[in-house]
Parts: sequence; structure tokens; C-alpha cells
Amino acid sequence: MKLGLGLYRHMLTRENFQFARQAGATHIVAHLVDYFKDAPIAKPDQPLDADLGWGAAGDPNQLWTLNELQSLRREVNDAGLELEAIENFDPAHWHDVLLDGPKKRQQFENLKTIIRRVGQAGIPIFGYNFSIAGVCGRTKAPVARGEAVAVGMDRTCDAPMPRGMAWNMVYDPQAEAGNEPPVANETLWLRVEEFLNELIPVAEEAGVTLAAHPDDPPMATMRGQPRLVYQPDLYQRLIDLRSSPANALEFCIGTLSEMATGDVYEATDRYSRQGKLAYVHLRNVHGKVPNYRETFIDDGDVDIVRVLKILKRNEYRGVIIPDHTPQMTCDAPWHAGMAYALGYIRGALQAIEAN
Ligand SMILES: [Mn+2]
Repeated sequence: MKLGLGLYRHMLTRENFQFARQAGATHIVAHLVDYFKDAPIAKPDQPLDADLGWGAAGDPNQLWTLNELQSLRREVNDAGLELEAIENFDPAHWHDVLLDGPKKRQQFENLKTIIRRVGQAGIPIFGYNFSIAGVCGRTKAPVARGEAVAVGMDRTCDAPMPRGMAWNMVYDPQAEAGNEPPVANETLWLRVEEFLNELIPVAEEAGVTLAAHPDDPPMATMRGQPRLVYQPDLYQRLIDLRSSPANALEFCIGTLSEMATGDVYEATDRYSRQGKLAYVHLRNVHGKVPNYRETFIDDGDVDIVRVLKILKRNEYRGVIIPDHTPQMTCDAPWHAGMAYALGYIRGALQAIEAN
């Protein structure tokens, strides 16, 4: 198993690559979507939202270029690390794939172009989250150990999603007034099936594995919109929609533990045994939707060492990243939190691998 660090777009710097190496990581997972473009505060740790979401989506006419991807990989390699994955499409490039809107055909071509370029740049995995409302409805409070500020959920989120929004970002600020009408859960499954049928053959040819993140928070609906993977069993349905090594999972332990049903250890065993884990998000939480909070890695409901032992037993050899952590009280709250999680995971891996 390999230790990695996930970095948001504004954090893709030489200094942060060095930080990752110093903490024992060998791999980087990079976000290219700029969640923080309109952020009221400079460089927050992870996007939180009011009803209006994280902010503006990117430029619909500007896909990430091959040159941009190659340069990023070169910078990561120059720092002595590997670029394992790009995480998330920009809603500007695929909102009508999620919403089944008029630009769907054109946007499928966007996604195929991106996957081909990612393959050409030698980046093996692309993580995605097939979600209409996206990661929304979470709050932040000093509720982790030692009053560390952490993200959580304390109530359901039913505020309807305005038109012009998808995946918790605004792709059309000029959209007509009103809300995006809710669709049936089975309609969403038809959409993801079409997505897989369009994208998986391209991913196979490009040598890229598509990796699905479960819905975070894993509620059956958010903002009145259905969710896809909000119970561990639903991951199986997604895998079975299209059988391919390129149809895999961005396996998020924290989200699985937040789920109202199922068992995180059973799910880890089931999907790692099938060889379906493209990479792992490893974080800890306390509680379940709609009442949970993220915790330090050694302090939540999940026995992290037990999870790692299951992964080892099933011969998982991929990358593990800390996902999110509470903010530590110091001049570098994000970095301190990540260094703590990376050190913990590295120590646990060394102890497990030695046996
Ligand atoms: Mn995650």
C-alpha cells in the first residue's frame, strides 16, 4: 500500500509537494477544479457551503490541456513523487451530463477529451462523483478533539437547488429564476449508466481507471435531488452496470462510515476482494447521517488499523490518502492536520506490513 496526499488546485505547489514527501507520502492526488475561486476567505481548507454552493464553476470552453496535465505531472515527478490521480470533473464541463440537459452530447465529448488527455499524460486514475447536488449541506464547528474545527452535518438539507447549479457550483449565473426540478432515483441510475457506457470504453483505450466517490453526505436525497451511492451495497450496483477494470471506486472510508446502513469493514472486504479499489480516502468520523462530524484519524468510530489489515489481507496495493482532517490550532492548521494523519497512517502501515 502506498501513502499519498490530496491537494486542491491552489495547493499544487513545489512547497506542498515537498511537504508531502517530508511526511512520507510517495503519491499525489490533484484537484484541478477551482472550488475556491469566489471564496470569501483566502485559501480555506475544504469547501463548505451556504445554499449557493461553493461558487462559480470554471470556463465551459476551456478544458484542461494536455500540456497542463503533463506539466503538473512533471512538477510532481521533479519533487520525487508520482501523480496517481486527478480528482473530479468541473461542473462547467459536465453539468448537462448530470442533469440530462441540452448540452449533454457535447459535454460527453468534453469528458472523453479530458480522459484521453489524462491517459496521454500518463496519469493512471480519474476520480469522479456522479452527483446532482454534490457535496453540500455540511457545517463547520470546533467539535473535534481539543476543540479542533471539523466538518460535519447536523440536519438534513432540503433547500431546493436553484437552476444554473449542479454539483454544488454555479455553472450559469444567468439561469432563469426557479429551482431545478427533482428527478426520480431510477432516472439518476439511467444517467450514470449512460455515462459509464460512453466513458468506460474511452477510459479503457486511454489506460485510465475511472474511480467513483460515494455521495458525501450519503443521504438518499439532498436539496430534493436523488443520490446514487448512499449505502455500501449501491457501490455494487454501480460496478455491475458495466463490467470493466476501468470501472472502479474512489473508496471513501469516512463516507462509508457516515452511511445510515451497512458496515464499513464488510464493505472494505467486499470491494477490495473484487479488486475494485482504485484508491482510498482514509478519514475517521463520529456518527451517521444526518448527524455526524469528522474527527482526527485515531479518534472516530472507525478502527483504522482494522481497515488497513483488511486491505492488506485482500492484497490492495494502491494509494491511500487522508481525505480531510480537522484543523489544528497553529499557524498552519491544514498542514498540521494532514501531517498528523499522514504520520498516523504511515506508522500503522509500517506496523501492519512488518507482520
Ligand atoms: Mn472522500
